[in-house]
Amino acid sequence: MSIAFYSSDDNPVAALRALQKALPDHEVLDWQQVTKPADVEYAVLWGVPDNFFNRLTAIRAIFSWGAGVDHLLNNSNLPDVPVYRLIDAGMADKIADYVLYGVMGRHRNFNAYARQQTKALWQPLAESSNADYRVGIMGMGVIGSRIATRLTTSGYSVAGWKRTPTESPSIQIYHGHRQLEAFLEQLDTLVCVLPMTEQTRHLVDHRVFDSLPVAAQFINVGRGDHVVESDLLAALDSGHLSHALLDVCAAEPLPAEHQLWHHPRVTITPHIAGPTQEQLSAQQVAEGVQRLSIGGVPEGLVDRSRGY
Ligand code: OXD
Repeated sequence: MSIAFYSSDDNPVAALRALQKALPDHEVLDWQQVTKPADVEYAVLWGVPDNFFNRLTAIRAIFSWGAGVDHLLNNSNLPDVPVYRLIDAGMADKIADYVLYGVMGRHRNFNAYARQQTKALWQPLAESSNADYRVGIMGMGVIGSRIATRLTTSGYSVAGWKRTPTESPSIQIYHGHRQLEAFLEQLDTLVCVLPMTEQTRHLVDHRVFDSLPVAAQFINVGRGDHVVESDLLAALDSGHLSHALLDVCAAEPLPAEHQLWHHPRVTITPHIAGPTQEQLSAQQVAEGVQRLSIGGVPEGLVDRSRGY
């Protein structure tokens, strides 16, 4: 029996090497080398084509090579076996760094200074204290909580929002649609790090943008489909939003002619906020495989009805 690896994005050589090292007693194969698909017991996957599972008749479990599982749950041929996702595996710190960078870019005027430099303009700009700068995080799972810790450590005022109620000893967490407006109306930067589910698809629309104070910033490290992009563009055009830092877009790669590329208030990065960390991710998959081999349940079991 073997373990197959497939990723539409990541470097298969580095990922395979890490998986082979972490699972020395197993045959770990790049999907291209699999000659007997009926022998594949476990698959470690990112972004597989719809017909991928057709010949995997003996598959027992699937590991997502990422924190998100929308790429698997959207596959209409996904077999009825447990799916596990990466929990942190080094991504949370990377994403927290990215968000801190985005918050500071706006709060400390670094974006504005980059524009001033194009005009050789030496002009200090006013800035508030970190404690007066308010950041809200939509999605308070492992990654959202790490972002909150990183920002509070830097002295920012942070609040969170979740669909369901949660307690947090350190920050205020709003929940549900009824508390969304109260959460949004106090923010200087809104960060989206929600899981992608049917309930969160297009949740960030004109109502969300309208509830933010004028000149707020939006950072998306969740999924492009959390956002109604036409509403985002309208909020940027009107100046209601001063800036959007987008690591994810509804269409990836973002088509060259897309308006978001060319909008003066938008910064785009190509879905790099939390790159999969090969060693840590392979270690987590290996622990999962070991637990399954003794009848245990690996970390990161996905609840398909919840969507993550
Ligand atoms: C992930 C991602 O889900 O990189 O891991 O988007």
